[in-house]
Amino acid sequence: MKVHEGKLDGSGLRFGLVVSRYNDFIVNRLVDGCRDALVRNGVSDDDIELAYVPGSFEIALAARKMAESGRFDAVIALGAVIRGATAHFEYVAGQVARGVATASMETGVPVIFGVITTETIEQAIERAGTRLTNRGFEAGQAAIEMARVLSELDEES
Ligand code: INI
Repeated sequence: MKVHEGKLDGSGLRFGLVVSRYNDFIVNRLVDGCRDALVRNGVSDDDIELAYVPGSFEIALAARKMAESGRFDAVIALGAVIRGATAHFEYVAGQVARGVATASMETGVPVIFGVITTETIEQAIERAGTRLTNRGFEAGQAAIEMARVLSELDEES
């Protein structure tokens, strides 16, 4: 059986981060976790670009633009949508999830969903914690794995 697996080797890979400013006290921790995952796994800090957007609702458009640019092996969306803080949680959470998936499928570039959607601020804090419980860290690892497995599959075709 032939198995394709993306190794966690980020050397030479380039990543675009789209970061929502909304709930920045949480999102900044996701950015730190994500950068940590990328750099620990061999990505050069010079190969990481970051674009800020006002809120998670705006993430998808910027993620798509980054993915279309051809400059990145993967794009990572980082944001926090907290139900307790918004009456339109479903609209914002739904738009960003759908938009990120569409951007990825339509460009062929992995766009990783590092947006946390929680009921409470406490849950959001938990998911933006130290390395193992930081969803930004997880998103960084997922981005490297996806970039690598897609280039393996490309080589086959
Ligand atoms: N944006 C978020 O990223 N998280 C939220 O919890 C949130 N709340 O609570 O409303 C939020 N709203 C802003 C939204 O993403 C847009 O920036 C805004 O509606 C302008 O289009």
